[in-house]
Amino acid sequence: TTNAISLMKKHILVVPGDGIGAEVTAVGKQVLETIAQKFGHEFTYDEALIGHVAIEATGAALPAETLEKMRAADAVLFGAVGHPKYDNDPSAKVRPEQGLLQMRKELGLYANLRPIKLFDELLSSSSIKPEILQGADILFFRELTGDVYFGEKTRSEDRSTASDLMIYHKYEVERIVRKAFEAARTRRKKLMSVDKANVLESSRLWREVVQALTPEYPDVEVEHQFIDAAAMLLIKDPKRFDVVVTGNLFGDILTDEASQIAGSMGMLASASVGDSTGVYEPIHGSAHDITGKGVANPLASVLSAALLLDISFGMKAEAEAVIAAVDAVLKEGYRTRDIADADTPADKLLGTSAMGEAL
Ligand code: GGG
Repeated sequence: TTNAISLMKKHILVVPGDGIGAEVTAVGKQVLETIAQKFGHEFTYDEALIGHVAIEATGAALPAETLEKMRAADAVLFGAVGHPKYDNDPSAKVRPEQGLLQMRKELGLYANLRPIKLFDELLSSSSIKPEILQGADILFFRELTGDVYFGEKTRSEDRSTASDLMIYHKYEVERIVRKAFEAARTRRKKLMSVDKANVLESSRLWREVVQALTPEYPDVEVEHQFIDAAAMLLIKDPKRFDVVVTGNLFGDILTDEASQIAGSMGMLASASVGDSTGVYEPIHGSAHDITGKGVANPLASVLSAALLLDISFGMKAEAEAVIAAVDAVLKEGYRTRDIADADTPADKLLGTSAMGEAL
């Protein structure tokens, strides 16, 4: 039968991490399993530690066992890392975020895709005017293994001076810019490269690389913007954006800003891809203020699961089914509290696992 021919066996590693990571990946996994059953696939699962929970259990933010399991998996469904106890402790030797950065470096995950998908049902709950938002559809490519995140860090002996080296190599810029050009070709054929080339040498290299590659993609219209102008345009005219490619730091900041176009950080999914197993995770962090309360929005994890199906497994119909389910629950008026408004009736206001059941 068609089902027997298309059946796929895949192994998925779930890495919940810290805070609300466990709550939201539980729903992401539930959605993956529902898809496996509906489409006749066989998914197997394992779990591993990262971040604060890993430090507590093993002393390392990314234990060797976790990395080994990641390499062996067909895809990773990731939650979040972070813990407030490190925020005001500059002397901490190991931090949860190191697990995330080390994972990206070890797996060669240099391209972070962050689609800004605005579901029509959330138009009115945004603080941006609907006429400015409607039709916005952006795909960010955030570089993930370079920049100040990985450049040398120093602190003077008397601890009064600190530096983080902003560094890019040509090959690092080239490989992500190529991915962004290829993606632009499949969309509205517009690419915006974001840098700070009026001030930063690493940005001048970035811009040179984009300019050198541009003639290879004559069908793509290229625009260069400084990060400050791009941040302003994103709110003023989000429809102007199609594919955006930028460095690690600028991409981190710009996509948090862009989450307000989608209505909430709780709606934004991401895919980290490169040389090895793809990692799929919400763009949000561990959110300890709401951890354990059962109110976190699981839709970013669910939409990350859709990206996993599409990108790592090539399951387009399955990914579309997940997005259609999200669309359907929103159309029926169901909301978690981050995307609710004054008009949301009490019986439509759902917690994390209830939203999973609704899906
Ligand atoms: N799920 C994303 C996450 O856990 N973010 C927390 C964090 O530390 N992010 C740093 C980064 O994305 O570079």
